[in-house]
Amino acid sequence: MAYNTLIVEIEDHVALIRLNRPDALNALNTELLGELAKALRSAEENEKVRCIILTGSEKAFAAGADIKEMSEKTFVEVFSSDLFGPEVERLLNCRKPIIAAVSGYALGGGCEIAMMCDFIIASETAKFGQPEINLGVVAGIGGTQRLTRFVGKSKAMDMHLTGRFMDAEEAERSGLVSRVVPTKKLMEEAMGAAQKIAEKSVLTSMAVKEAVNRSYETTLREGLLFERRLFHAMFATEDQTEGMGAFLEKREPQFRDK
Ligand code: CO8
Repeated sequence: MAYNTLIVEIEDHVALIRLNRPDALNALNTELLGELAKALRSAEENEKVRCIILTGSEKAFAAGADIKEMSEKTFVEVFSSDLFGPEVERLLNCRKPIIAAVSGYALGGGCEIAMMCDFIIASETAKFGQPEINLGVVAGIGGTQRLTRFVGKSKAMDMHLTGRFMDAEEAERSGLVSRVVPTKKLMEEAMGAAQKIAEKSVLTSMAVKEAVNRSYETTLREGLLFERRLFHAMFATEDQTEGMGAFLEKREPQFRDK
């Protein structure tokens, strides 16, 4: 499928989705978000794809929602169309693992989309921020909720109230990103992580996603029970027999997603 605002490649069971509006630092406009939703659906439906990488350019992952496009909108328009709601749901509902590979600016909606991915690998030049306050609005697709869970209240308040940017080193120290690598190595590192994931059973990856994400939505007791039941359920799969059998036979497992 051809896209105007994305470049999508599939290589070694990994779908690489690159945001591609270079003239606007990958600002998220309606067209890009619609195409992103389509690309995610298509990656999810493609049986060859076992992991997804979402990335931007070296200068910007995404500098936020497209301010030019948003500036003329009225309350009635954004409320009645549920602006950004359906596209965000598509990202959240994706059951295959998604890695955000972030270089340069990840601001506003860009930071929020990176946080919706399963984990973030950042280059040394990455800059995260929720500068919506400078535009007279607040974050709209999870920034106040997710950033607070990642980095705690004090830092989240600081970021949202002052609009300052957080560099990669601070982001790693604060738990926002899982790894920081030199800019030139970003895609190699993300691809390496994606290929590691692609070797596992897709069933197990999906179960891991559900269990970890559940920890944000429920009490500890309910989350632990959910995890235990999922653990039990995995014993109904051939991949559990294969994984444990391969360990005992001292060989690499061959998972078949069954
Ligand atoms: N929207 C539209 N255009 C943008 C955006 C944006 N968010 N960011 C940059 N651009 C454009 C600039 O207008 C400029 O275009 P042109 O050359 O035609 O004037 C081009 O990209 C390059 O930008 P700069 O010249 O400004 O580049 P600098 O290197 O000087 O500065 C910055 C880079 C610091 C990133 C600066 O561009 C900036 O501050 N951008 C805006 C950041 C921002 O405020 N983001 C938050 C937007 S609001 C938001 O995201 C709300 C989230 C709610 C839901 C989101 C759902 C998707």
